[in-house]
Amino acid sequence: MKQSVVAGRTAGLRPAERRRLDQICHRRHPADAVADLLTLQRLGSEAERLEEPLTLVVDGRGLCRLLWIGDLEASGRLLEKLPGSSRRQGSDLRLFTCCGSARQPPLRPGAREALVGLDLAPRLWLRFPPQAGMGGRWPAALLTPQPSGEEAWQQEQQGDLRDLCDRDPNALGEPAVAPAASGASSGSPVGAPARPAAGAERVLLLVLTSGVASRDGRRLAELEGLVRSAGAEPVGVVGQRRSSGATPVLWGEGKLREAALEARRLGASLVVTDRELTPVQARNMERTVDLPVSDRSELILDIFAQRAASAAGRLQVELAQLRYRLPRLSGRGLSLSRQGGGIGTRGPGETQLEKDRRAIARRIERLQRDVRELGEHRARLRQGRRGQRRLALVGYTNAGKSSLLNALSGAREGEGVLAENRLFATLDPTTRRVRLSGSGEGRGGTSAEAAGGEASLGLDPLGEGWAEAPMAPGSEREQPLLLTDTVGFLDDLPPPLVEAFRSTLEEALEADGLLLVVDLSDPAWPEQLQSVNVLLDQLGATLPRQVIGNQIDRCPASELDRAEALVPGILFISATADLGLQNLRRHLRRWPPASGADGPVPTSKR
Ligand SMILES: Nc1nc2c(ncn2[C@@H]2O[C@H](COP(=O)(O)OP(=O)(O)OP(=O)(O)O)[C@@H](O)[C@H]2O)c(=O)[nH]1
Ligand SMILES: [Mg+2]
Repeated sequence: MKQSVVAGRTAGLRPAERRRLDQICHRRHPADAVADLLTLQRLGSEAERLEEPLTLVVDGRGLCRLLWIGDLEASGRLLEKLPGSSRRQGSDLRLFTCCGSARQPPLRPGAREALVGLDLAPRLWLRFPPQAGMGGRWPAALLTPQPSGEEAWQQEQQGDLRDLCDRDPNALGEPAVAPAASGASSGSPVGAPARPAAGAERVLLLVLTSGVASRDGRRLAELEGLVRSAGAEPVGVVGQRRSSGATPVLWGEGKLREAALEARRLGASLVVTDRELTPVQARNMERTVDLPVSDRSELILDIFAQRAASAAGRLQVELAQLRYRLPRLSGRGLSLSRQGGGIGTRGPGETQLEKDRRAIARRIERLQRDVRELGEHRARLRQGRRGQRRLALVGYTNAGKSSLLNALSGAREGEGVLAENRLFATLDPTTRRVRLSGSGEGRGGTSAEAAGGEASLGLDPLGEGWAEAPMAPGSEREQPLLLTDTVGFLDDLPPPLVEAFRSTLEEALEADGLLLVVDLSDPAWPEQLQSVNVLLDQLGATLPRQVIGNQIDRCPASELDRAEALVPGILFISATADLGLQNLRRHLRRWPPASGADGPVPTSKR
């Protein structure tokens, strides 16, 4: 196997030059000294002749793995250029850089060069000019990576090249930076696990804080949840207090440099921001942190792309992604053509994205037409179901809508719709028939209810008692109910996504009433309910809304009091612990009241 490669600006190298560089690569460096002086002197001569900086990457056995010609700033991630398969692990690398010109101060790496060096997670970095100075003294600096602080590299020693070459590298201490694929550092505010899921992309979160701890904590937890739902691992957070001004400044240059450093230290390969970025902002940030940067919207779109199972779902996700990416195409070619997958690369595929804008615009037009047709098709289906009572489950993602559909439709293990502890588990609407009468409805009328579970919870929020209203035989209320489960909501959903999923949402909104499911065990439920109401208003939903407080099996009793005070008429249930379901069925036999019926429709306070 070829051990080393000469890479970088190799175009125009003469055969003799190439031969000399190969010879430099073939020389072995001692294990008990920093470097072989003679090799570095030759490296200096070649750097001077070529008028280019030269960098050697040497492994723990003293073998040269890479000779890079040219500025490291232009090298991209050197790690990917190393030959051999075990390039990420235990290679215990050393870096030797000879600056191409004696005039430039070579001893301290520039900010960007420092990051490239850090990406390799080497044990040390020896830097020197191409020639000895006056009196034969050859200045050089020996640097080691810094585990914390603003600087990426700390100068261990500055002195004569010969002295520094002779130093024992083992006496410099352990490598301070974890190689890119190893465990997270301790003390990360995200509480990153020591062993992230194998192969999971490691993500650094970049957030703006408001100073209100509860709000910031909620937002951060939600962003972490999104990252996990996308199959990645949040490994650290860099926060900046949001500036108060008419036009709040996003992360400043210094903060971005800190993020770049932190990402290297934690082995993160992607930065995700909690704010929407304009194309220019994203481009500038990528330039400074020298890593792909995605915003929250891109993250959500990525989750949708992973979840979309039906043709209709995929269609809508592709439309949303292309709409989102079209204005961001210019200048982001690099990150969009990232190989190897990860957040921001799934969905329609990169070849599609790399086509010219016109082709993408044409594709968007086509998709829009398909989505329109899908809407019309769904409308025809709805026509066919006219005369049947329909209710839709809406609510914040992960509130328990799918669990409730499964419980009410009596779905047995493995038969129901997917309900899991992930954001946006459901994308495609599912409609199920639900019988509200006491018998023949699968697992309805559970032991908890038979034992008076509801009474013991003191549930009588409407103050109406639970006596059934007499119904005329064959009346509409005896008909089975169609219940639709649909995609969940989230604060600040990306507009292209809402637009693309309009037909899905419209399907929900053409019901007779909306059941707003909230997760009472999440202290942020009032804000989540508010977001859902706002989004429904934006979508023009004027249907009656009934709030259902779910997950009462795991929330404190005081939360029920708070909920009753905030949302008069709320119904309490636990979809998975079979609490309150019989009450809910009874209630739904009379809700929503037929138009013109008396009595207010309970809705939430806005
Ligand atoms: N303890 C408890 N867990 C529940 C209850 N209802 C739902 N869950 C859990 O909450 C998680 C989310 O439930 P889903 O039914 O998938 O929520 P959803 O609203 O459909 O979520 P999306 O489809 O992602 O929008 C799952 O892990 C459920 O098991 C409940 O009453 N009690
Ligand atoms: Mg669901």
